[in-house]
Amino acid sequence: KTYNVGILGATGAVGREMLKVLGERNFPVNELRLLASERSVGKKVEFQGKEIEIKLACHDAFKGLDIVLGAASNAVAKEFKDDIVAAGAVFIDNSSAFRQDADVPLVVPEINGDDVFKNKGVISNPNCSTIITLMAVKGINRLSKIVAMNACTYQATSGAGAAGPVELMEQMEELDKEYKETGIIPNKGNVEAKVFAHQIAGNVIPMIGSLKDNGYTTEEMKMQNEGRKIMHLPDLKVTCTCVRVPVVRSHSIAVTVYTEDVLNVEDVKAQIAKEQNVKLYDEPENQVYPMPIVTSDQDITYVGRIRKDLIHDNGITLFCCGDQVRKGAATNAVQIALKLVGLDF
Ligand code: 2RA
Repeated sequence: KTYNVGILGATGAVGREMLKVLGERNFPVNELRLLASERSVGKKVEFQGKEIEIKLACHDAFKGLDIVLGAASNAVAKEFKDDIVAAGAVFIDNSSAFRQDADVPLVVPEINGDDVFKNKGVISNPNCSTIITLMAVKGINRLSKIVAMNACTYQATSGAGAAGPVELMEQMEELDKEYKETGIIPNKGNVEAKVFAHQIAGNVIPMIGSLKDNGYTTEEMKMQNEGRKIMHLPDLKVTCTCVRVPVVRSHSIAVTVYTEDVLNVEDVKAQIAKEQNVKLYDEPENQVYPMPIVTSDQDITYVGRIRKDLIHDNGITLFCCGDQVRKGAATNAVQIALKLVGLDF
């Protein structure tokens, strides 16, 4: 059986990666329809040896589609959701627009894949840093129920879209040219911070998303709210700090996981080594541990630095890393589609 597949937002970083992953995974595509805004209409993209012309995303652009992969903003996802569902397609949406809707499954296929079959036309793709973290800790949850997590993320600039790494590179050149000594570009410097609130080259910015009343950001609250839904742990407690770091691709997360039972490191390592699409990468004595330069452009999540938490006996601390454009967004969405049509992911 083959399927008519649409990509909404086909020209952005995630949309382009979805196209790449559909090809890599040999998803059974009959027709591929690439939809984007006016400025991209008419451009041609190559897919499986054929040239495909980008069409305008509009209300009747979805007729005849079976699956629509959403790689656009919340606003665009909301604008077209009803048209997509009315056309009889399943909308696998990477935006955060519907993630907390009760009738919308929020899915990481390796964790709660069967939830895809509860969809009523929309399935949401979780946030990138949440996906990578939960992939790393899902094995621990199998050994003993996770009751709490404390996470710090180190998020790549590409998480802010294609313009993120461009701003990073421009600033690194500027630093190298003019500000080697201090590593600080003065406010009136030639490269104004546009994508990020401050200089990101040679800096870290502890603010991703918008601030909520409780002092956390929208990005930080996703780790708790999405974690609860995906792991089916409604009482899960999460404290999270999300930080933007001068990295092009791959999010890294330092996380301490508190479980019902006391676990030992060896059992945790053995379980993580068995987990699907996870790589135990943990020989610090040989400088072997997860890093963005190791994980980028791959779909697996690397886990290392596994050790007992020194505060609570029920705690395990680890460091994980994964490519957030792929597993954190595009690949996870294609895996949801594969699960939906009964194919291995
Ligand atoms: C970020 N997770 O990294 C957010 C959205 N992709 O900016």
